[in-house]
Amino acid sequence: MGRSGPRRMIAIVLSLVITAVTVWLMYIAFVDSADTPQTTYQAMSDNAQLAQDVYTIIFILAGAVMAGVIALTLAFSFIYRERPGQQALQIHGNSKLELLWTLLPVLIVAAMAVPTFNAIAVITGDAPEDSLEVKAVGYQWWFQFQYPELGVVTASDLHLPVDRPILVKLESKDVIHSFWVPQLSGKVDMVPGHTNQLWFTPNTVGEFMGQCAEFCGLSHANMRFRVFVHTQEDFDAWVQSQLAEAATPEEGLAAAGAQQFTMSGCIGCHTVRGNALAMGVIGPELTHFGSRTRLAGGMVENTEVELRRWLKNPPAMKPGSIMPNLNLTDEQIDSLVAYLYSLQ
Ligand code: HEC
Ligand SMILES: [Cu+2]
Repeated sequence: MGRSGPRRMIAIVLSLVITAVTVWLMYIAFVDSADTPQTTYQAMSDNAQLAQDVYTIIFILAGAVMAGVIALTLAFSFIYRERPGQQALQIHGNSKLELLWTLLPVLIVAAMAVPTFNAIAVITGDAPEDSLEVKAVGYQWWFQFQYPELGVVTASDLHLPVDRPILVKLESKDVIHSFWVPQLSGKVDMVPGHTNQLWFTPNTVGEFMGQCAEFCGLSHANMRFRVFVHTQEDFDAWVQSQLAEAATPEEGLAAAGAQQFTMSGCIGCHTVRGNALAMGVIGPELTHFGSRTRLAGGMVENTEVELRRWLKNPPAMKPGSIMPNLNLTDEQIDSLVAYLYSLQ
């Protein structure tokens, strides 16, 4: 059997030190990743915090199991290893021990399941009465956001008031997508022909990153969105600006662009409220395109340079883009850019 005295003490201390260093390294990784924009560690809503609390419980339980396994494995292999005059210790067919290390993990996993299922039930369950409803619709490869009570439709930028529960109804127009804002919400699938939902109450004004979290085709990685959480005042002002019909430029380059918008067939895929011809529903609504911060499913900043690049050849910028290359000339693009940015 094993050594006794100081050598056994050294083995135990060494095992504990190695275990402590491993756990410490994991903790450092944990803390470091808390500082990234898609972190879940800094929850900015009630239900994101609920999910984070479940994660913390699991992290601590799993950490304790890991530390125990490492420490025991090290200590046993130091103390009971084979050396001259001593056989390595091996245990076969001990039913009590085997029962113990089968039941223990089952119990631990069962204990983790309780807060997990509870959090899922809360997050995807009934939202508070005074919630603001937003319908998020997944398209290959962008998110549409509708506010049924307010009559507003937008894409890629989701604007919300702070401290009010938000009920997000999740739908899809084509394949399965998934709605995920790490700092605000859980991750719930958007399934064609079936409405899912989740709710959360943002508690901090700011800008948060969201993305599709279910592989949905070629440009899945380019299917992103931003959430802007505003004070109630700022949110109301934003709603007012979105309710207005689109500008209709009378003269100049923008007016030429409005004509081009019809001639190039853009109207078949895009809606511009106030332009009676533009009623397409294949691409994002463009009524207030100029007020959006990003374009092409949140892929790039909404700047003139990127918009030109987009209009020149959408699939070259975004692989698989449903908007085709329309072979526009530079003059046509000039006028379209002027028109699109008149749509504030
Ligand atoms: C066959 C349908 C179709 C036609 C025709 C079409 N588009 Fe699009 N458009 C789309 C789709 C789909 C998207 C979204 C692509 C994505 O992000 O993956 C899009 C995106 C855009 C965007 C970015 C909007 C945003 O919020 O990200 C602009 C701007 C745009 N189109 C302008 C035009 C203009 C101008 C024309 C005419 C020259 C045009 N489109 C013709 C389908 C079309
Ligand atoms: Cu997707």
